[in-house]
Amino acid sequence: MNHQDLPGLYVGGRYRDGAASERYEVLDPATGEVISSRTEASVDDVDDAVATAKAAYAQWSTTSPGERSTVLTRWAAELTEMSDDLASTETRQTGKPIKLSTEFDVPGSIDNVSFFAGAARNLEGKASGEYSPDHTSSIRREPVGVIGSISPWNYPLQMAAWKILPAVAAGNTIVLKPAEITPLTSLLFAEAATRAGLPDGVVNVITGRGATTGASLVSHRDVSMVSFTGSTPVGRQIAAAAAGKRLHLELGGKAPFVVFDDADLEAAINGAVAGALINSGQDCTAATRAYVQRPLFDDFVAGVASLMDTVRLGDPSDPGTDMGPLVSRRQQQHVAGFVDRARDTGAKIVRGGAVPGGDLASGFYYEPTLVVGADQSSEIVQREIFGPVLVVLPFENDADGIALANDTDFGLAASAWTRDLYRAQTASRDIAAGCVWINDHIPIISEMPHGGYKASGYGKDMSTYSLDEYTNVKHVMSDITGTAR
Ligand code: TXE
Repeated sequence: MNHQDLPGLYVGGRYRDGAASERYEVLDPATGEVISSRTEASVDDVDDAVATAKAAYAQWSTTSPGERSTVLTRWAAELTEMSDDLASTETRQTGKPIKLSTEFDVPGSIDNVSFFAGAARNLEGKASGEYSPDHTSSIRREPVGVIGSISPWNYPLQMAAWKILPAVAAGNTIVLKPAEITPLTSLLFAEAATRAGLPDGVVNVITGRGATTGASLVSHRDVSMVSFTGSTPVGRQIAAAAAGKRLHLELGGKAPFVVFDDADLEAAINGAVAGALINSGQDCTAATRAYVQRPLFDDFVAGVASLMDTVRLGDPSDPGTDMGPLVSRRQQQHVAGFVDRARDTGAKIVRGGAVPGGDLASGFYYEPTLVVGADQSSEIVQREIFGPVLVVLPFENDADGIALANDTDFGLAASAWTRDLYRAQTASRDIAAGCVWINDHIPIISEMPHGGYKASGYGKDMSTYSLDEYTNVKHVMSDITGTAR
């Protein structure tokens, strides 16, 4: 099957069309051309998908961890077989460089499946024992039920893995709604699970817009838990619509990149450019605000500017491309708006700051952009841009650097660059974020948690911590005297 023609929904182990007549289009961000026209899941389709997941839950929730592990291991093998196809489809729908899809998105997703194949067997209770005379206590870890999950467009395949795997490893079933502009690889991901022997209905993917399909899913009475990655305003709406359900929210970030005056300058410059431009900056942990201690400031800015000049912006299907377009015209305009307003209010645009013309004009491209001279309180420093824009600001002493890093509503990720152990330890303790990198920025691993502080949300993706999100903890207390009271 041509993947662009995949029917809208994958429910109960097979593809089917949505019932609604309403259609929406998926575009190739590199050209603006329509690559798929799709029907949207209606309220009835959502009902049907949730009912299918609920029926499958009765059986899947009673499988042993070992049985679940076996299927997940086969699922990873199926995905490995289709790696090239997954990478090219991911690049086509998101515009990300094929190098990134091939080296990061696809292997990262498969590694997540493999990790949870192992973690499924590790659902231990924390404590059991005799805390009360004549009684023994134990902890049961039980699945929550049907999970309704909403995922974003920046890493569609990895987000599908992050949401689906801990849920099903712990014995839940799931209905996932990927972002409407990038639905294709989530469908392929679910299809591979069926081929691996995952029972029908354990993983279901419905496609459609957020305000319609997404809103019906998160408020559905038979959905026991909602797991969401996306913007803070939509996260707040979802939290209200899903009131009373268990919630896991990952709501973006505004990662600081703090360079102390003893840092390896070259490493910091490389890290800043890579960390700011990964996935065209559409990464919730992207380096967005570099705070550089005064003695290094000018050299850092000059180094970042000349490294940005070497970035190859262009056709994402070309293996030599470093940076592709943004995901949509809307995102391109959103990013351009931030930079234009910063320029208008006195910031200096050292590099980039424009939509490229020529061959790239029909796609949703934006140049790698370096900004200095912005105010700490300005929107370009405070709000999530989600584009290839790095703002650099100076700081004087260590305490100022940390205070500036913390001066934002977000708290997802941060990095500190120093050769001094004391500074590294202090920064990792004092920066309020779910992840602090030392002398690096961006890497993630399946074994370690990802999730935010403050307005970046709560709950963890990946790692065994995410199994806590998708399980209920039950205390079972037994009278061991054998006599009725
Ligand atoms: O996200 P939305 P958008 C941030 C980033 C970006 C901004 C806007 O700053 O510029 O969000 O992106 C679904 N009920 N992030 O508008 O709308 C929607 O269909 C249920 C950060 O595209 O939050 C999609 O599947 N679902 C982020 C998902 O929510 C709803 C990644 C995300 O879309 C809904 C993406 C509703 N009422 C954007 N409304 C990150 N944390 O990494 C929308 N959706």
